Amino acid sequence: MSDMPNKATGQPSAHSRRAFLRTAGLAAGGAALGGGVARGATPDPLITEVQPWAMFLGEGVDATPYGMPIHFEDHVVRRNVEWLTADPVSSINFTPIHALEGTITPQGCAFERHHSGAIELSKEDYRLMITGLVERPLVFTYGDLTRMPRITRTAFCECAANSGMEWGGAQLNAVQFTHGMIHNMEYTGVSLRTLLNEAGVKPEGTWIYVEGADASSNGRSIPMEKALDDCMIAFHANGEALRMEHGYPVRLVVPGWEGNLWVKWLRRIGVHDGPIESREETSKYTDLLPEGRARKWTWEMHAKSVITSPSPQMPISHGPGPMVISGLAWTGRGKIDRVDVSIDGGMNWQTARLAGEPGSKALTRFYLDHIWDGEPMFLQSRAIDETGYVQPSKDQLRAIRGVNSIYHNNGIQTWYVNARGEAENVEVS
Ligand SMILES: Nc1nc2c(c(=O)[nH]1)N[C@H]1C(S)=C(S)[C@@H](COP(=O)(O)O)O[C@H]1N2
Ligand SMILES: [Mo]
Repeated sequence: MSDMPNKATGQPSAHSRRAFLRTAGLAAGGAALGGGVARGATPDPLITEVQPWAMFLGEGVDATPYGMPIHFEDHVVRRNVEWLTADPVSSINFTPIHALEGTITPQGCAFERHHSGAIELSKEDYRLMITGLVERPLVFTYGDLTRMPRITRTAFCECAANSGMEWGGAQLNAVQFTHGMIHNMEYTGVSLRTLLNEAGVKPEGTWIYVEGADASSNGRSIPMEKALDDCMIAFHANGEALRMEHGYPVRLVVPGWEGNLWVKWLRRIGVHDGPIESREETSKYTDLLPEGRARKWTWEMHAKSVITSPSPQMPISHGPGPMVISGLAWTGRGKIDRVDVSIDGGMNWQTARLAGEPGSKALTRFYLDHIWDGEPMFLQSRAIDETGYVQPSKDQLRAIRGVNSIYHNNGIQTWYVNARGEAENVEVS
């Protein structure tokens, strides 16, 4: 074998690659891992003795026609905070973001928010109306929608109330509860623009009003520019049909904007010459300011990030040495440009590594490969998006917004990690 690059692939030969890895390992790898994470060669019965799983046959292929996670992962589930709401039919639960990795949220553990419960609506019974200021009022069946030009994109859906319990100070001791009103899925469906063009929006039609088929209807007004920009009528998520709780058979996707606009079991799109000012956009989903006035039409979700591990549900289970600090960042304004991580409560910042190319209005995973010295840490992350917007501290937010707000809390989160590796929700000013 020679050390010349392979002519066919342009890559160095296997031999030279091995030689390189050996040298690099001596020069950098060994030092970077600070002693290494792997164990030595002590005899280990898990390796040296035949284990039950190798003595018997496993399950046959049809044991589970539609698989669930292995029971060892039973704790990775949605959870709710019972005292938050009076009844589970008008309530919310939280994505176990502490235990997930990468960026895609499996539907089975993606948070749910219902105003009047999740309804069972079949494809056969499904109808979508376009009414109001259009040339041709239309009714689509589910089958009609599947015949129209199809698109696929990934987007995060964040409830405007995510982190809403943290306005007054650190409250819920779990990232699942402080930041888990979010999910990120790959949606397949039809562009809303395609449907509106089919109906022919009249010039006076400057807003749409979208309603669901559930008892609450969750009606919201959306300006026509957004409706014609990147909204989507979705019928698949992460490759499969939407789950009932996420709007089966059809939901609206409104990339970058607050979850309340993402109407599930979408039933009607009315075209209007102004906003409707429904319950969901007046008494709810507006932001009460200190002097008693409220901001409205705060649709966009601003840049935000959080460290998912370590966090209160994910303590450091090993001693000092190499560890991975892992987290999520997102912005409703487009792409994440950079994420900084601090281990000392925001005095010093290091640039985190982004896992893959950030998607627009989608979750971005970040990592900081860290050698923990075993000292307590005040862990924080700070997202910067492609518009240059920097995620604010909670004090910066409160200086403008006060503490009357529920919605749109994108302040920097702090986890205090003690010398035992346990993490706690705290605030540093
Ligand atoms: N029809 C209908 N659509 C709805 C709601 C609802 O109660 N009914 N809740 C809204 C709210 S407040 C949010 S945050 C998102 C949550 O979507 P998910 O349940 O798929 O997580 O759906 C929105 N769409
Ligand atoms: Mo929401």
